Amino acid sequence: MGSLKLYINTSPIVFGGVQRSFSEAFFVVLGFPFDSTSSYHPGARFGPLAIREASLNIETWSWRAGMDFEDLGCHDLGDLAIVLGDVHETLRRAQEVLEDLYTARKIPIVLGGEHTITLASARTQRNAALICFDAHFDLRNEYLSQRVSHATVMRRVLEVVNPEFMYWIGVRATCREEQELLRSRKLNYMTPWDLRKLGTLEAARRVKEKIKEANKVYISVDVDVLDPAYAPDVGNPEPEGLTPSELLDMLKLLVDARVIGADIVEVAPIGGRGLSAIQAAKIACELCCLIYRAKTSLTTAGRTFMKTR
Ligand SMILES: [Mn+2]
Repeated sequence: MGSLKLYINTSPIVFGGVQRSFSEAFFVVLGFPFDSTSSYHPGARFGPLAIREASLNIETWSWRAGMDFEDLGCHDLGDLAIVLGDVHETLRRAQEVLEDLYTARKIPIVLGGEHTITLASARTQRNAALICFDAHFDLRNEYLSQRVSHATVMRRVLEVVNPEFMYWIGVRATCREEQELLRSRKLNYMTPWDLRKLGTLEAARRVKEKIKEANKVYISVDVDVLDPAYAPDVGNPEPEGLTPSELLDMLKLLVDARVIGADIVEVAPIGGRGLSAIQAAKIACELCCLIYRAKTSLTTAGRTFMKTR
């Protein structure tokens, strides 16, 4: 567990405002204040702090889970000690910390920071299915001469996980290189207009069908999956996104007892605060409540939760 001391900077604000002890917490929040590969709107390094601040100022009752995040809580570990400018060393450290969290049987909730964190998560959980909410596929082989960047992260993830267990939801911004890859590799994805045509119930059923054989599920939420009207301050905003209700409804329908962790990324607050941080805080609270409900509703109490995580 050395990496939890070595590679962590404690945060002045804890997510949700109440710090649960590490041993009693189901969920461990980890900030990823890294944005070195950003190409358009920088500032995701300030995302984790802005999301924590927003979490203190929204109501945390989850209508979808029928419980209050405040009663559940989490342990906020603080921020990963990133190395600005060095994505490889930063991801190596992230992987070490995440491995320690999984060994301790915790459910990590990573607050970004840029989307590259998902590569560290995938490297620690190679057998998990990956549900990715994003405006972008991030499937370029190289971007601005970099092989590991926010625009190529899923191409690198494809090299370590089973592509048949990957599903992109809300994707709409793409290029010819990605289109060719989607076809040749038969990758699973759903645009916002696919989702609206199907309705969330049928959309979620199709996603679940594809990943039904997986024993574990990891969820990555790039906040730019939301329309810029709801989340304007992100690294690369793209029109025609999901509404917050569509995203949260999909999470409610997709979260089950197999979920082992999640990240919420690409919040790049403007002027210290912003709408995207509020969306991200809400998404994090809802995700924790939904995961908790899914794991505890199998039979009766927390003991089941302990067994299934
Ligand atoms: Mn994106």
